[in-house]
Amino acid sequence: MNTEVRVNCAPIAAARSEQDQWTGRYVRTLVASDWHPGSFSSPAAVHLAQQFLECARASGDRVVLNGDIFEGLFEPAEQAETAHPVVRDMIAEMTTRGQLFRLAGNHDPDVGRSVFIVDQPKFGRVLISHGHAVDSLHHSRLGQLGDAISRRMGHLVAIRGAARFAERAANAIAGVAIENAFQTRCRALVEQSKCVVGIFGHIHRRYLAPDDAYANAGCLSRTRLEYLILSDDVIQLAHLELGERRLQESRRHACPV
Ligand SMILES: [Mn+2]
Repeated sequence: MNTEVRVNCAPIAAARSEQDQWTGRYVRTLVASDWHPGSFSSPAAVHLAQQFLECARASGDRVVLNGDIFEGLFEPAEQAETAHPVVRDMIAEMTTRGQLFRLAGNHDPDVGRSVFIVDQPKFGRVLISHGHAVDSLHHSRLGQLGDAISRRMGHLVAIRGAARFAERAANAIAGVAIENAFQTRCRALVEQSKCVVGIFGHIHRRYLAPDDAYANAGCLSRTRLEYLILSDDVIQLAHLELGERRLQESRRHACPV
């Protein structure tokens, strides 16, 4: 059953500037984040990323890659991108054609801006941001120390393993409390930006709920690529799984305006 629900829309303010908007002929925008492929990644997961881009290119949807697309924290970003030339080149080609926009995450901070606003004609202003800027753990001394160690020594396999373990452990210990704090700060950012809803990444947990200004597109695992579809009047969670040849739209959690 299609349990479509309504988003409680905040008033839509006029856009602040042309620069942070992206309008155009595209009907749908696909938002994906947290792919994290490095030279050590599962080929199957990287193949899913390639398949996702191929589907988007064929369907003519525009794509926002919302941070942590290549692993630039546990190894040099260039090394991660060089390990996956097909995905790297597709991103470059779609960017050049104006079909794809890539935002920075905490694992790939040098790729560009960190906040983007899409103006959907019937839906209103939608904020897209990886969200690490509002993550209290990311800004904590522990988080910054971890990032610094990873950046300096993440290319060493032993350090990389330890750093990844530490990141997972910190998230697991912080758990629900951190996630709730993250969501609350994200909602505040959406309100400040005078947007209807915000699509975030970073915590690797997809989320879309009625009457909630916070949404999360999810992440890429070994068997599944999660993303979010923003169309003229609806937001939907969606995913692509290994073995599937087409992008699958989830039937739940759609939020028409
Ligand atoms: Mn992140």
